[in-house]
Amino acid sequence: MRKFVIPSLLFAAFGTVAAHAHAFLDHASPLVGSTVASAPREVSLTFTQNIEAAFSSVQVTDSNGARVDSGKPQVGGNTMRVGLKSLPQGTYRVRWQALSVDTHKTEGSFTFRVGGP
Ligand SMILES: [Cu+2]
Repeated sequence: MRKFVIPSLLFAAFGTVAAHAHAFLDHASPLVGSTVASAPREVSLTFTQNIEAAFSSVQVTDSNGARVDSGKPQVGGNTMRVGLKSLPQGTYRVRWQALSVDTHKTEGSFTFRVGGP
């Protein structure tokens, strides 16, 4: 029996590491902090882990704090997308909250800029 003890301890250690991987933002479109020449039609966020649609959200606001997203985001796997109203030039802030499948909550925000022609 003794030879089974070490493999099971190793498995337990790796299991603990995996459970601590939260859903962080892996990348976004428009890119975090970027300036885009023409107004994007949507914001797309890709996370490091699958997220729960019911407890994940995203809001996009203009420099006056007014919402410019179209409302309820679409969540599929590790991606969350939300449509945008037609955006004039300016700086926009994206705020997101995500509940990952391991039940940990994460949140963050970033800006992007719509530049002139
Ligand atoms: Cu986690």
